Amino acid sequence: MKIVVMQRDETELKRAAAESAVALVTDGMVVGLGTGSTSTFAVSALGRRVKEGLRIIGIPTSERAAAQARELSIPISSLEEHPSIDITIDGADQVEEGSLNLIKGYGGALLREKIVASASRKLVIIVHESKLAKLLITDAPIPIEVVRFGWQTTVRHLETLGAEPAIRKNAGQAFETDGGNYILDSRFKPGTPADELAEGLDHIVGVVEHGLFIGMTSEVHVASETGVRVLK
Ligand code: A5P
Repeated sequence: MKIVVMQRDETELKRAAAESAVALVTDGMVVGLGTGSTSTFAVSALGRRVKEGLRIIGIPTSERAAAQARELSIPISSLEEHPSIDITIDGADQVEEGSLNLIKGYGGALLREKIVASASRKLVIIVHESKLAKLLITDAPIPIEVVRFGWQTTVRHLETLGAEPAIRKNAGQAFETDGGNYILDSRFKPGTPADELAEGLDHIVGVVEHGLFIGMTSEVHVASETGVRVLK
């Protein structure tokens, strides 16, 4: 019973963070639509505002986000049509206090999320306070998206960087991303400098993208029992 009450509270806090970020969206903006349980609240809030007359164009970061936008009649488009995004609102799995560097990808959408973030003038992250961490690289895994061809070889290359990679599974099968790739959830030595690690991962053959978002965040809306605070 106690657990049910806590879950409802956390849900409400995610909604509060989402509402706070959606207040930044104004008429005529191109808006990146994030993926995950917190971003779902942002897309819902945008849907409500679109119904009230707000004119925006959404650029989804996943098939899930696109489906939700369509259900809510939020007009969606592509980066081909709209290469420059005014604001993207997305969740995160971990936020390093101070640098605002992120770990993303526990929901499997990290590649499109990073492409959309890189096309955005402003990346606004929405999280429950439990996602804040003093250091980015702890014992939590970093999702690494890899091409399926020769992924076992990519595992060996990652091991030379000190990784302990585990292929992500879903119902016993290797999980496939929207792009048809695999994800290796990889643990590294806690305290490893995140920027150096990101650079190392960028150079590994077979790695499509990784869940370290370095220097991309504009602001983070953090929801806690005491309200939503904005980290910049
Ligand atoms: C999706 O791939 C992720 O990057 C999500 O944005 C992240 O996992 C946050 O999800 P929640 O809001 O569900 O915690």
